[in-house]
Formats: sequence, C-alpha cells, structure tokens
Amino acid sequence: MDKVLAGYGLKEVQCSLKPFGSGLINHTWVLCNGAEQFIVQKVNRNVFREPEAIAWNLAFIDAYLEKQDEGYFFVSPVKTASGETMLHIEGDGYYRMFPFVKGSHSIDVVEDPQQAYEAAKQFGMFTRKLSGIDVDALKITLPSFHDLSLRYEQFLEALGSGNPLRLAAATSLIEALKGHSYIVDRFREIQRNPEFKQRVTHHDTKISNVLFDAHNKGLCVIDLDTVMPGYFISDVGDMMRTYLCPVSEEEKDFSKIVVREDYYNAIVKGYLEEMQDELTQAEKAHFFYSGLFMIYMQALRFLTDHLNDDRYYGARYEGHNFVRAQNQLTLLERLLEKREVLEK
Ligand code: GN1
Ligand code: MG
Repeated sequence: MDKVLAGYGLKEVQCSLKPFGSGLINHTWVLCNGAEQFIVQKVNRNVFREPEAIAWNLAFIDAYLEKQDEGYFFVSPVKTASGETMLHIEGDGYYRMFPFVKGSHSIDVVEDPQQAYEAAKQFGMFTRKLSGIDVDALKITLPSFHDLSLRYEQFLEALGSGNPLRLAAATSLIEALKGHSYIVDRFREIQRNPEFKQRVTHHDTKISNVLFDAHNKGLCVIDLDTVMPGYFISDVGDMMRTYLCPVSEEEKDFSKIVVREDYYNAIVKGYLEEMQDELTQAEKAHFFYSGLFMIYMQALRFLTDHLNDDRYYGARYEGHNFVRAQNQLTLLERLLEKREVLEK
C-alpha cells in the first residue's frame, strides 16, 4: 500500500486503511487521510483483463456529463500524482481511488420498498442521462458479461469437463436448471429484435452500489467497472434478483426466500419514472422477464463455477457456490409463481 499511497501523493504516516464492502471480485478499502476519506480499489485482473478500458469509459462518461452541465452527480476517480485516473503498479496491479461522498451512506440489504424505488430511480436516471452518448464508443470491460446464451454454453461445457464428484452430486439441480432453458431461447429472440436497444448499462445494480443521503434519498450510483453497452433487462433484472427477496444469495435456509410484490412495484415505478420515454413497447413488455433473465443467469454462473471447482467466485466453505445456485433457483421458482399478478 505504500506504493499506492505514494502514487497518489499521500504520506503513509498520515493514512489508515480498512477493508470495505462485500464485493466478490475487486478488493476495496476505505482510506482515511486526516479528515478526508477515500475509497481505494484494486481491480481483479483475472476478471478485468483490460483495466484501462474501465478508466477510459469513466473518463468518456465524465467528459460527456460535463458538457451536458445538468448537475448530474457523478463520482469521478481521484487523479494520481501524475494525473492519471488509474494507478498501475508494475508487477502488482491496477488501483483506483474515489472520494468518499460526504454525508452519504450505502446499505447492504433492502428493507423498505422506498429504498428499492430510490435505487431503481438512480439506475434509470444513470441510463437516461447518458442516452445521448455514443454508446458504441464505450469499451467492453467484460466481454459477453451478460450474454445468457454464452453462460448457458459454459454451463453445458462444465457438464462435460467439470469435477466428476460434484457433477454426480448435482444431477437434480442440473436437470432443474436445464428445464428453464426457455429463458435462454427468449434471450436469443431479444438479441434479434431491433426494438431492443443497446444502452449505457450499469450491469451490477445491487443496492450497495447506490449512495443515499441522510434523508434516505438516492444520491448517485457507484461501482462503474461494468458500465458498457447492454440491455435494460440487465439492470432491472439484477435489481429484482437482489431486492425482491429479504435474504441474499448467501442464505442457506431456502424457506426464507420469498418474492415481495411491493418491492417489485417499487422497482418498476422508480425505473419507469426515469426511463418511460426511452424504452420501446417491446422493452416495456419485458419487465417481468428481466427478473427471470438475471436470476437464471446467476444460478447458471454459480453452478458452473461449482462444477469448475470455484475458480471464478471462490468459496468460503465446501459447496458454497452449489448453495448459492440452489438459492437462486429457489428465487426463480418463487418469482415464476407470481408471474400473473406481477405482470399485471
Ligand atoms: C460479482 O463483485 P461483485 O460482488 O460486485 C459479479 C456479478 C454477480 C455478483 C454476485 C464482475 O459482483 O456479476 O452478480 O458477484 N461481478 C462480476 O454476487 O463477475
Ligand atoms: Mg460490482
């Protein structure tokens, strides 16, 4: 960390660092330098092969928003001592630093539909404010990240090449997931449908990626590594995946997995308040689908990783990703049960 601090022109003796947050991919710390606070992140190079692409996108978006001058609140990275938006330490990796937004707080669990509404509004606003940008100019920071067809193929591949013991123990979960492959077929239709637009998409809309003010109003969105062109179903779907249920993907007691209708309505309301003039009719008809899409994809990704010996997500206990996959399948089933009432 001495090199990181030096790269930002900070003196080690004045600073303290503490691990921060619960992300699975990057390492995050909160840095105190006297009264000033910052967020420091080390980019996971196994996942983000081209960290410069992240820095490039942030600078591109920042420049665009500045020109619009709409007072949209966007947290741009702190520049390094040599004026870069990212710090490369040879032989170690890439680091970024952000100012800690004063008076802001984040939450880890959605406990009130109003929070879901505020978050959905923030993610909708983010895409809307950037609707005039040249979306094709954005760099792809994670190729095929939310390509459900590819995720399904990777799952099928793992059925051939995965850990044989784990495969044998997972047959009923594998069969259950195969039984929902119509969700992939629908995605292929979406990819062919010109009414589905590529927009500036956040791709990680969990609640902890929204900052709230002291009155619990949404302030801004953070964690912009996966901002790239995408479909709105990624953002709305991941909100459904992570806000509809009172427990997270980590929960082992599946009887606690339920879908809360008022949270669903709050997501739709908040998102549409910002995006209703942007979305096409075909897109608007896919709100419910977006939840199926993201939950199914996450179930596939967790199970695929389990079969591949946890090489992507890691595991804190034996079978961790298997439990996560079962959890997500349960959530998918609970959501499907409410199809009729929610689609209404
Ligand atoms: C990862 O690192 P984190 O927790 O923000 C993953 C998301 C998953 C999520 C599941 C780059 O996000 O796609 O939905 O874990 N991000 C990447 O908890 O793979
Ligand atoms: Mg993230």
